Amino acid sequence: MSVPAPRGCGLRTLDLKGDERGSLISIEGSRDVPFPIQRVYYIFGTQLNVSRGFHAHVDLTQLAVCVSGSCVMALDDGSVRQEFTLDRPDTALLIGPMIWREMHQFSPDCVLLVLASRWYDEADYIRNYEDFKDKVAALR
Ligand code: T46
Repeated sequence: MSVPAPRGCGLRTLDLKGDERGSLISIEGSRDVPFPIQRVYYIFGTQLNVSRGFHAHVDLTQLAVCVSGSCVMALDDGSVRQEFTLDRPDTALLIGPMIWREMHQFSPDCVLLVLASRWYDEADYIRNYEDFKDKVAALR
């Protein structure tokens, strides 16, 4: 029996438009991504053995793609935890709201592109795991 993914999360395959010159992937807000894109950021140059994340967002949905290299993203909805290896530019990971995330095992050439449903807002972050668990329990 397969284990369910964390709530509102999962891998998506992006349409690869390749020809003899090489490859191209286009991502259109509200079409390939189930939200209007308000922000784009990318993480690169992560040092060896450094992990990032360790927080959740109250009201933010994101789509993450490793456009170069690889990393491992662990997602946790308070009940289910699953690790996703991102190592292909045509594979994107949808991350819903109220999901604890950790990123590990960045390759030296990793460029993690993230499309986000909202502007940056520090007040939207939950940076303590016990607080996150309490808030998830209060929503049930
Ligand atoms: C997430 C994971 C996947 C900004 O000023 N604007 C931004 O849009 C972002 C994302 C960050 N920042 C600042 C805040 C910090 O001073 O950049 C610095 C590094 O951010 P943070 O420590 O939050 O980075 P990560 O890699 O731990 O987490 C990031 C995102 O913040 C987060 O939303 O889901 O990537």
